[in-house]
Amino acid sequence: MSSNSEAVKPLSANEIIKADSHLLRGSIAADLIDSSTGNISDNSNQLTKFHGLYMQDDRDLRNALKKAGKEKAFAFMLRARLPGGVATPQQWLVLDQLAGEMASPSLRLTTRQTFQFHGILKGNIKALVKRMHKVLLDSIAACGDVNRNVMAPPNPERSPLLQQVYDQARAWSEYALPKTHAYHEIWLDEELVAGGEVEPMYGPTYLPRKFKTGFALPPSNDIDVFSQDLGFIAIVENDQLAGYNVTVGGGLGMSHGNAETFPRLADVLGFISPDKVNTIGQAVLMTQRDYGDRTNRKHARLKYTIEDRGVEWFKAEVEKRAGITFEAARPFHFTTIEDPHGWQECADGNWFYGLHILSGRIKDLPGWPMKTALREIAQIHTGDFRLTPSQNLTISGVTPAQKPLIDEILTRHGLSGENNQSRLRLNALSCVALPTCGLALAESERVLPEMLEKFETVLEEAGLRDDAISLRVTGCPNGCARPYLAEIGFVGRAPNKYALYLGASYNGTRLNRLYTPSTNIDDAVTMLTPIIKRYALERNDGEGFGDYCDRVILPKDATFHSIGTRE
Ligand code: SRM
Ligand code: SF4
Repeated sequence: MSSNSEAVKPLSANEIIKADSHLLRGSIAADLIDSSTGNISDNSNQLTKFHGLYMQDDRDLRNALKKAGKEKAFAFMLRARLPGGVATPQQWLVLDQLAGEMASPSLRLTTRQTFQFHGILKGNIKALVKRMHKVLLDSIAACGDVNRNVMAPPNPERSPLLQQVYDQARAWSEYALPKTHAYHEIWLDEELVAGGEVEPMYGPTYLPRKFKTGFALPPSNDIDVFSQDLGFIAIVENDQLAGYNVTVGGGLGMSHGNAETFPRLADVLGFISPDKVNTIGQAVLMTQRDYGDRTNRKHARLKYTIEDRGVEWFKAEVEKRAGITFEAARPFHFTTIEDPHGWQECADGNWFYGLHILSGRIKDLPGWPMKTALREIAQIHTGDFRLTPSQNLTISGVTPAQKPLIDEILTRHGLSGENNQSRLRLNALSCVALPTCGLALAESERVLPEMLEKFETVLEEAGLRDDAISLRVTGCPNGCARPYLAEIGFVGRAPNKYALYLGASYNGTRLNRLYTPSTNIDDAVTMLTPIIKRYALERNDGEGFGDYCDRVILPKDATFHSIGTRE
């Protein structure tokens, strides 16, 4: 079903590619065996995304290769599907091995709690996917116009209810998986399906655009629930999981200079009991499938469907499809987006260790052998690993007997002080950007250390080393490190040129606002130094930096709308 206005506009090119793909097969298999190039066709490049794979090239090498008349340094990025970010030690060891053997040596933890490999040559993809499959890992629907990796709070041991929330997140992830057998045929060499295959929930052209779901358990909003297309906020009453407030229409990506694109925080539709999660999720997904804009990919996310048609219309449509009436949303209160660091005791007497990993990049450097240390931990660990939405790692389910062994490994490798850093650093996020991301306009991950050092000096002088301030940087306005929810957000425009945003709340309930459209890092530090100093002197009791900027520094006319604190 399409809206009238869409009927007159042509479908976007991706819609044709999907429709012609025979449920995500296209010519991927043929492109893979073409050894004349490291590349694949443009159409396959769109379709492999649904299988968790992106064609990229090393942008650091582009100019030199062009001058030499050579093909770009093509290689794939693979993103695993890992609901709630949970991986077993056995899975960890396989991922660790594959990074280096068949992909670039580093492993990258993402802002949606999963792993990415970079630098996989075309000829290695199948072998890598098969090795992942042996330990029950896949990359189905990790990218593409489908329900992506489902987020959930990463520290279940803190409360038995977190485990329930995680279980539901996982169940929804499975439920919303595409049903096509294409992934198994192409990458695992399983038998071809003879015909009659259908996608009951998605239909043959899947969704108009990517779709993201997250589950949150207040008071922590670690998953940034208001940035998700679909969110479930767990409501706890009398120590039981009473159900969820359902949120819809969050999304952060925008394009510089295109006012029709904007970050948007989700609306709360109402409350449902826990048994209704999949039914409501399916109704939301199918409403977006049928009403999302398939003519313009820049306007195709659920946030625009809701913005254009109104949240009341959307709610009524979801209720009709689900056969469920939402109850009034129940009260909830978020206090923080921060990960716990260091050892934390759990309700069951076990422990977990929150380990800070800057930008989620796990590698070995001289004097900083993080990859080796985590491999050694995986070799003795009997619990699991949990990837956090802030690109950190939780080593969880640690028995009291194992705790000193893990400490010993970290100490032996000189990594026991990783959490002893400024809270600015502990909370900072950056997207990947250069050299792999084809959309990067500026550096992000590679410039974050320099940014942090400069701001740490200012914070130290202002006596704010231990103040939690969120700084997030991205190489372009797509917002992969959720910069519009940062108290200090840097969004790349061009080499060493960033739009600077200030004033988001520390609990993820208010977007920041544009402070200056274009600055370089040094000028930004100069600009923010007096503001940081004033904040240290003038802030109200318990007032966060974002709240202070919102109250005192920023003009009252909001560039992005704000929704205030939800209670
Ligand atoms: Fe993202 C595209 C990396 C989370 C919004 N994102 C990309 C691509 C695949 C570039 C591309 O399309 O060619 C990046 C690959 C870079 C590389 O070399 O690895 C990329 N996004 C990432 C990751 C790895 C950032 C990170 O450093 O952790 C995150 C992977 C998440 C995951 O595991 O699934 C990542 N991306 C996000 C988020 C945050 C979130 O989901 O919580 C957002 C903002 C929320 C949202 O979706 O609104 C985000 N990525 C985008 C967009 C803009 C989408 C939009 O509709 O506005 C793009 C571009 C696009 O889709 O056209 C994009
Ligand atoms: Fe690439 Fe932009 Fe996402 Fe950064 S924000 S990873 S530069 S798409």
